[in-house]
Amino acid sequence: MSSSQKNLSNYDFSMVPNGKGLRIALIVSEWNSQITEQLYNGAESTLIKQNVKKSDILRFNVPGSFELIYGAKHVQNKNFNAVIVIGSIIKGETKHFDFICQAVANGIASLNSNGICPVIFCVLTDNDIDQAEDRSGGKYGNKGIEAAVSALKMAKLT
Ligand code: DLZ
Repeated sequence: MSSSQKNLSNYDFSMVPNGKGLRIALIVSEWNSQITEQLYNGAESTLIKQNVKKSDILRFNVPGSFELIYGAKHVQNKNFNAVIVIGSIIKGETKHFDFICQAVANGIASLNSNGICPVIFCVLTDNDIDQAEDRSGGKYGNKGIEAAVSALKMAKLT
């Protein structure tokens, strides 16, 4: 699962699907907002670069990553081609981290199995803020960019 310390956000964008005519929802957690805003910016700018109209990118804020599940479920049948959930969970001193990470991953997996449009998982699960910064516009790229590319690929799945 390791990114081998590489920046995975460098794409040949001529190989990434065109987003013209697509409608994409982004659900954004307010916890660790300095990280989730960077992820959102990476995702939004990538969708626009690939010709998704700004007015067809709809943003919905939720309080924390745990609420991303309900947020995605809430919009999944509202005529979107893909949904991206954006969160940043940072390990604390208790087991809370493990429960939230597991619950969010399972909840989003379930929506992908049972729902009517793909839900892309852009949730960082880091040991500390430095790791989160490295992956939200830092030395390992921006997972928001990678999530947007995944959304375009899944929306155009044939
Ligand atoms: C409570 C909590 C804690 C301790 N840490 C985080 C975190 O690092 N990242 C995150 O997205 N959310 C956190 N939360 C909030 C929970 O996700 C959730 O919003 C609350 O438990 C209310 O359901």
